[in-house]
This record gives sequence, structure tokens and C-alpha cells, in this order.
Amino acid sequence: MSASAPLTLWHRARLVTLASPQGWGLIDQGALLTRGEHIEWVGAEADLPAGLEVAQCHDLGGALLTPGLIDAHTHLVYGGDRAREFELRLQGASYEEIAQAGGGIVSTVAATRAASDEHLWQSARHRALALMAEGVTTLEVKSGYGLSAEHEARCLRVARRLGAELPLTVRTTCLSAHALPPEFAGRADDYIDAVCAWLPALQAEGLVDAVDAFCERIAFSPAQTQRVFEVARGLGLPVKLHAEQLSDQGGAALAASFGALSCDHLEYLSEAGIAAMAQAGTVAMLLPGAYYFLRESKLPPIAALRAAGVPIAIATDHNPGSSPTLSPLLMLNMACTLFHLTPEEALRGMTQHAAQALGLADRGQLLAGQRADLAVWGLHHPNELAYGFGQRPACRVVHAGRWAAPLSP
Ligand code: DI6
Ligand code: FE
Repeated sequence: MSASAPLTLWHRARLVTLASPQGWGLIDQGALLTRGEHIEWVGAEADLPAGLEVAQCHDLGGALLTPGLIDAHTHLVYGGDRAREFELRLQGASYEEIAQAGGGIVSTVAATRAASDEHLWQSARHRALALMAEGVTTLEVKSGYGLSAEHEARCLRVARRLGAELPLTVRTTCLSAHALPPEFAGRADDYIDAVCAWLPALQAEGLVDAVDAFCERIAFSPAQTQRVFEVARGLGLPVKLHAEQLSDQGGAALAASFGALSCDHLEYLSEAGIAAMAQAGTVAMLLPGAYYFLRESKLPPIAALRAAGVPIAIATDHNPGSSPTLSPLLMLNMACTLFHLTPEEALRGMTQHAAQALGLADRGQLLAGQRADLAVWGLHHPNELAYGFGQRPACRVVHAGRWAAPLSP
């Protein structure tokens, strides 16, 4: 924070601070002072310190002001689509059957490898803009559709470019252990060796903030996952895991033993997995879009996660196969209707707890010292964020203390 940067006042707003562990932290007729990229003061307008020298003043006209949304689990960079696979699933084929028959993730890998750099960039940019139009200011982007050193790097470079060219913070995650590419058919351990070998080069190029894997019957075993995590640990990179989505593999406990930032999906999470996550301070990242789109019926153990004090986060899981949504607000709605979260838990899941899932302590609440990443909504009460679906409320975002100009798709 630059102490000499001028002060900016944002006033006539209804603030949703989420400042305490419980409650919205509503401040009617609130105001916020920012200096450079950071929040300097939050409170009731009537309590603004006297004698301030404010360089700029934004009248928000009574709008609702929340922390910028954080979509902490996406697979945003890929080629092609899976609409045909959707039809097959509607006719009765399961996600696992399609994957085992050579469809699923590896069909997106083929389309991604065949896509030009320009196509990957334009399509990812378009998706990022759609998320930003619903309040997103920080976005996690995973690789995992390249599955070779060259194509994983290509996808991660697109992710980095999103952060460089858009008013958006991007955190990248290397998910090379997502599926077995065809050239390694029948040689999963050899593929894991290859992933372990290219990870240091991806990190050296500045492309990796965290490491993820898909630990599942149709993907990689706990032992293979562990090998990738050991390399991550050696490089000082935090880990997270697609765990217990379709079956209980004990992945959550494994990830927790590596101090994972988050375990994601968790429909089949066991009591032991919950205890391990609680102990390690690992966030439970729930993905209602994938649960809905795969027509799952086994709910993640929400009540037990709450009882154990495991922080719950929510994300879009945007990807072409299991969650082709670009609506974070729809995810808030589904977190309530499908997963029985309260609207407040859902919003906290896409702000404060999502920040924790990315290892970012500087965002997710409206507090002095946090980054000035804000979402300004044409709504009256924060419970409306989860209540409507498909309504597209008026929304503008502020990134690092500045209005993000509306960008054309
Ligand atoms: N679990 C998911 O839901 C996504 N990846 C994963 O490991 C789905 C990816 C896809 O089907 O393309
Ligand atoms: Fe995912």
C-alpha cells in the first residue's frame, strides 16, 4: 500500500462486510475509503473521520456493496465442447462410462491440443468476462486439458495472460494429473513420472501457484496423487485435490496430510476425511454445478463439515464436461437449494472461504487493510444474491481500487 496515494471515497452504499464469523455485517448508509489498491476505512457514513482529503468520490446511489466474488475452482482454458456427451448422458450413459470409453476429459484434451493459441485465448477471455459480469474479481484457473509439457504450459500461459490483461486477479493451478492422455494408455505410473518431471519447469516459468490432481477410480490412485504432491512439496507449492467426487478414495485425508488448501467436490467424503481436513485447516470446496449437471444424488456431508468447523467454499467448477456454467450467482442459488447452505454461508463461500481456499489472506471481506476488490450490485439485500437465478442483476466490479470498465465480449 502506498501511503502517499490519494484517498478515494465510496459512499451511499449498503455494505456487506462479512467482518465477523457470523452475520452479514450489514452497514446501512455505509462508506468505504480506499487508498491505492487497499481499503483504508469501512463504516457508517456518519462516522467518517473529519478533515479527510479525498481526491475522488463515488456516489453509489444506495447500491449493495460486497467483497468481489472469488471463483476458486475453474477449468477455464480448453478447446471444444461436450454438448454431444451431454446428450449421451441424458440417454443413460454415465460420466464414468463415457470416460472409460475414451470420451470425457480426453476428448477435451484432443480439442485443446488442436486449438490455436488465439482460440484458447479468445474463448478463455470470453468466459472470464462472463464471470466478471457477475461480480468476480479473483479467479483460479487450472490446467489439465493439455496433458503434455507443451500443452499444459500453453494453457497456463493463457491463464496468466487473463490476469495480465483483464482487471482480475488470476491464480493458476497445475492439474496435469487430471486424466491419462492417450499416448500413455495403460502406463499411468509412467505418466505420473512425466508430470513429476515437467512440474519444476512449469514452476520455473512462473506458471504455477498450486498443484491439483484428480484422485478417482477413473483417474489417479492415492499413491499416484501422493507422488505428485511430494514433488509439489519439494517445490514449495501448495496442493489441493479433486477428492471423493464419485467414490471414497481417501483422497481428502491424503491431501490434508500435505496441508492442502482445499479438497474439492467431496460428495463421498468420509468421517475420517472430515476429521483430517478439520485438523489441517483445509477448506471444503463444494461444487453444486457439477453435482447438478451430473445428476448426482449423494450430497456432500454438509452438516458434519459444519459441525467439525471446516470452512465451506463454493465455486463454479467451470469446465466443458461436468459444469459448463458461467454463473457464480447460480452457484450461490444451487448451494442453498441443493446443498442446504444458508444464503449467508453461500456468499461467504464465494468470498472469505474462497480466499482461504486460494491461500489469500488479503481479500474476501470488507475490512481495513484488505484489497479494494469490490462488487457493486443493483440489489437491496445480500440474500437476493442467492435467491434469484438467471436474473443477471446490475453489477459492476472494482478491482484493486479502480472501476473495471465494462469490456466487450
Ligand atoms: N472433476 C470434474 O468435475 C472436472 N474435472 C474433475 O476432475 C470435470 C472435467 C471434465 O469432465 O472435463
Ligand atoms: Fe474441477
